[in-house]
Amino acid sequence: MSYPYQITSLDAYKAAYKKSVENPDEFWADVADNFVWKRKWDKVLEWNFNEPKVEWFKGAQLNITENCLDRHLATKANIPALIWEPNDPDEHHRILTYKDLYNKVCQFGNVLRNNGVKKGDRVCIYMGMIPELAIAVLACARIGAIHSVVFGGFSAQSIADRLYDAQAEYIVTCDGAYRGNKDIPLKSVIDDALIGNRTIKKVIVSTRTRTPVSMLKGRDLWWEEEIKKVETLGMTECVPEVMDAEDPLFILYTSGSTGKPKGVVHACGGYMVWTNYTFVNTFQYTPGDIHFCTADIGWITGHSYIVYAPLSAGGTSLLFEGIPTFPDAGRFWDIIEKFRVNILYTAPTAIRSLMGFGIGPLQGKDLSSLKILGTVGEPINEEAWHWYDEHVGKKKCPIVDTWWQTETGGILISNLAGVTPAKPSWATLPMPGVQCILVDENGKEVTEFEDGVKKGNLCIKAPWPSILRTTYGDHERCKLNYFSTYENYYFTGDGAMQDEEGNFRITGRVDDVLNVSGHRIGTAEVENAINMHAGVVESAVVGYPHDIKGQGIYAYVIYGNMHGDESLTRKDILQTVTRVIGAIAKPDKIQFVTGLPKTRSGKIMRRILRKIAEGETENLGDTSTLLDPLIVDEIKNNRLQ
Ligand code: 6R9
Repeated sequence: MSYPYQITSLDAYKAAYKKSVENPDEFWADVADNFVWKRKWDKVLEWNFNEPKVEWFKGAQLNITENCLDRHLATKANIPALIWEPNDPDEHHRILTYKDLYNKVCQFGNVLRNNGVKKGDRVCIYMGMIPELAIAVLACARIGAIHSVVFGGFSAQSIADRLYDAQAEYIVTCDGAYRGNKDIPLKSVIDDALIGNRTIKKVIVSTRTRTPVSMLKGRDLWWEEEIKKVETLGMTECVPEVMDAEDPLFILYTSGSTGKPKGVVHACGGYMVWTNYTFVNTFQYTPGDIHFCTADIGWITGHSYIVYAPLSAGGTSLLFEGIPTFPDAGRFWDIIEKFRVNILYTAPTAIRSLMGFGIGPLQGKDLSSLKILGTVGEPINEEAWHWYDEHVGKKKCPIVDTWWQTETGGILISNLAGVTPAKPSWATLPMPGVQCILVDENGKEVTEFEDGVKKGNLCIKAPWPSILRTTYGDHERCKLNYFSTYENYYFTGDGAMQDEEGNFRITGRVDDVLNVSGHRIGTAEVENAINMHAGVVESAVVGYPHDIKGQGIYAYVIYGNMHGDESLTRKDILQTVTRVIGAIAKPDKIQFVTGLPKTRSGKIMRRILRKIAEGETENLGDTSTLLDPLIVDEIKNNRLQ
């Protein structure tokens, strides 16, 4: 399989971009022609950002798994689709060829059907990074069920909220998961999430750690036994459900600036086309390349660039169960050497954390197979960029800095490896079909350059095929969050600058969303969790620059009656946050305060709190309009280092 839509020169990029804007229908029809459809579309694109309503390939029918699996069987049956490297380097790795993966997806699709799962049903998946996770995802897609993968680090309470929001009736999980030297009891977390739950019909449990788990009669089933059942029934084929291009493929929850996480909904057709197109072009994927994306499938990066895109492109995707520092900080390099990895796609936070170990762990590791490096999840600072370039890529691998979001489904801004120029810490140029615009606070387009750049809030003028379609169960919220801040634009929530050549540099979120180690966390969510702690009167959470995580979480907490040890109370609050959201949302710093800087109308002045957390206590701007200006001095004086 080659890719007729692969862009291989700067001129070809410019031509593709131009055509994608001038004639999107023809442009995307040409790309989409390279996929397997049960029925072709009546119309390529219909849209308005008012409702919003976006429909790509309307009238077309397909099943994404036929594109990810069936169509490769004729020529690639024995080629590795997934390579799985376990957490423990002494345990044997697994290789699943296209034929193996096809068989397993069909088997598990039958297990789901045999347990009553139907098209449109929501299946929550809460698993560690094992092949069964990818199999469960694809099996849902095969039978038209909507998967909602929840990252293994979220708490029982977070799962319960998501189950309720998605009205899920089925769960697929594991007994436990290995991560570094930890053993995470996933099934037991699910059990806690299900206390009092009456809507979940079945929980299917795959065996990984074989930690003792409680199995409820009539509800909980072992994956392996269910497979045997469908085998005994003689179910081998699993007829793919016929899906409309606009049918939902999955829901993925992500944090916004207000309230609880939103269920971002992606549609089958557009998501398939876009993830494949961006994969083939950004990474200049060549069949046979081993692609190693280090994300977790619980995040959008894993959905798109571990599972769907590499497979729909007939590629080989490496799935790693563990973490970069276990058993030591050379683990990524060992994996690259072991499997002769060609493309490494990771997050700046991982690079910075490995930088901290120096180049010792890299010495003696053969990284000569590497051709292309990628980063995603947060802005990459120049120091990390150069370290990646020099010590990992040995200055011969183009680095792609890919900017995108859960809501965008796939990469929107990135250089194309070796094809369009890279610029350290700049995501550079938009993909064909992506029309970016920078606007000021009032929604007016920024046109003036200052010192060679224009700065503004990043919006997008027209839909690309994998734009989110709605937020599950609440279309108004989708409209309000993304399409109402600036009329007729999709608002990304990010600030950016653009140079005179058209390159973009993403500077970070301009809303109340934090990016901690590449994980999105809403300040409001963390505040709600802290406020649930007995004794807490009020809290305010902001981000501050953190050397490794990118951003750290700084919480200012008003606590009722502090009896005894402050540090114990801090630990108790952390425990509550862990219970309500998960360990990823634990504040790095908690400062107890007697009040918060508020305006006369009662709004917390986060700008001031942010500056104090950042250590910029000198220049706090005008504080005279505050209800109680003196509180600022108290907070400043007790600031945590
Ligand atoms: C894919 C993913 C989205 C937010 C996004 C932005 C930040 C992602 C970036 C980047 C600078 C990059 N972000 N990639 N910032 N440069 N290359 O990470 O999705 O978890 O939804 O986060 O991450 O702030 O708005 P998601």
